Formats: sequence, C-alpha cells, structure tokens
Amino acid sequence: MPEEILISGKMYARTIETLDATYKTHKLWEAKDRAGFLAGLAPRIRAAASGSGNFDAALMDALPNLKLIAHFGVGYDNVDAKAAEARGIAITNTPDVLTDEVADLAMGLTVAAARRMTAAERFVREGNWLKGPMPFTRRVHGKTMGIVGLGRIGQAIARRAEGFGMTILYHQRNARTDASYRYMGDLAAMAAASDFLMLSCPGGKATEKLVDERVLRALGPEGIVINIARGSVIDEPVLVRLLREGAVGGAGLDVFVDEPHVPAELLTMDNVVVQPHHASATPETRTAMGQLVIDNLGAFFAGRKLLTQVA
Ligand code: 8YV
Repeated sequence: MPEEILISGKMYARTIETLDATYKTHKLWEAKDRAGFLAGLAPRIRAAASGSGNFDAALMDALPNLKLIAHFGVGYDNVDAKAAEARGIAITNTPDVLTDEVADLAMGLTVAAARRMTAAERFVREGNWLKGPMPFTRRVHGKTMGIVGLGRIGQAIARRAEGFGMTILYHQRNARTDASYRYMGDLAAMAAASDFLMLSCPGGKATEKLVDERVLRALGPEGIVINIARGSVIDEPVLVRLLREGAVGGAGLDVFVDEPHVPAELLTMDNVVVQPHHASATPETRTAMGQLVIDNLGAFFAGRKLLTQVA
C-alpha cells in the first residue's frame, strides 16, 4: 500500500505526476469541503508537498501526525516555519538547483530595465520608429549594483554583474566573512551609492517593506530597482507613486505583492519591466526542483537524513 501524502498547493505539473505515481496523493485545492477533507486524511498524513498557497498553523493543526513539509521552491515564506518548528515538523526546500536560472533572469531584467527593451519593442511594433529614433536609455556596464541579500542567488548575480564590469555593494543583516564585495550596513546609504538596487533576499516578515520610501528616494531618479526576491520586500504602493513622480528612475520586477495581480499603473510605465514570477521557470530547473521534493519525501519515508532541510 503506497504511503499517503497531502499536496497543499500547485507546483510543476511533472512533479505532481511523479508524486501521483509514487504516493496516494490528496490535493488540497481539489477539496470541496476543506475541513472534512482534512479530517478524513488526518490520521494517515505524515508528510506533505507544498507549492503555492499558504501552509499555515491551522493546516498543520489539522494534520497532527505531520512530520515533513517538502516545499517546492527555495523561498518558503508561504510556510509558517515558526509554527512548523513548534510542532516538530521539518521543512525542506529546493536551493542551489535554481540559483543560476534566477540569476540569469535577474541580469536580463537589469539590462531590460536600463535599456527599456520592452518599451523599445513596443516602440517598433507600434510604428513609432518610423516617426523618429527611440529616446536614449541607461548604461549597465561599469555601473554600481547594490545587492540586498548576498546569498546563493545574490552571489550568482554578483558574478554576472562583475562580467559587466559593475561595482558590487551588498547589504544584509551581517557582513559575510567569505565575500570580497563592499558590505554596507545602512541600506539607504547603499541605495544612494547604487545605480541598480538588486533585491535577492528571502521574503517573509523579516524583510517586509525593507525597501521603503526612504530607501527608494535614496536610490533616486537615476536609480533602477530590480526585484527577483518577493513582492513583499518592497513597499509596492510607494514604489508605484515614486515611479509616477520620477523620484525613482525605473524598475524590473519579477515578483509582486498580490500575484498574479500587478498594480495596473505599473503596466502603463515605459520605465518598468514586469515579468510573471518566472525566474526559475525552465523545464530543466523546475524538474530539478521537483526532484528535490521527491527525494526529500523519499528520504523521509525511508528513515534517511533529509537532503535540504531548512535551518
Ligand atoms: C517558485 C521561487 O518556487 O523558488 C522560489 O522561491 O520564487 C520560485 O522558484 C516557483 O514560482 C514555483 O512556484
């Protein structure tokens, strides 16, 4: 009899197919009566795979035998980690396998935002080139990038930016002992010294609205903010207002506060590039992320050490 698992939220379809072939799976989003659905499963569920949607304390309490949440994603801010820890539930995530994919898009967003590539595309398609040249845009090579969060993804972005001859600054709670880049403990001061403010820190309460009006005004009318972290890291309504006022020079955004809903005003701005939270979305990377979910579940049920348990 196969083990039973809850799948609490959607993820890469091929991963769900493999889970369906390996376990008796129960998909929370298919439940018509959520409470009744969970009550019926509760005694048998020791492990869950989580993707989109919140895995909160109430869901954990509905599954008193739950011991593992195998999360599809490196960011697990939609899983209440404190509640899991208090209940002795391990969490695994999918680090490393998506680092370069996300860093690639981060640099692509940097160039696209600075050179207004999406506006330029519209400029050509809408026939405006026939009327005259595209206005000048902004240089990337040799400029300064301030990275918020020099973790695996932040370091991969820094390596790419160095390839563009950029100067790298970084900000996080504490300086790294293994990084040669200049650490700046004051985020606003780093923003003021940066042409590009790159957000690659974890989401969640600790970084919520970390990039606020003070930081954005320090970045200034020539500065561009790039966000491949979480929408929650920026005070989004403030960003929209400062972009409208010209107090911030531009933005390249792959993540938003209320996905898939994007503030309508951002969609009208030529100095803003928006993407649908797809930095890790290639078949190779999503397959590798799913394999980590599968392997962590397999290790759990085999009584082996988990591969990527979060601290
Ligand atoms: C999502 C991401 O996991 O890994 C992360 O933290 O932000 C993404 O890779 C992906 O959108 C799957 O839902």
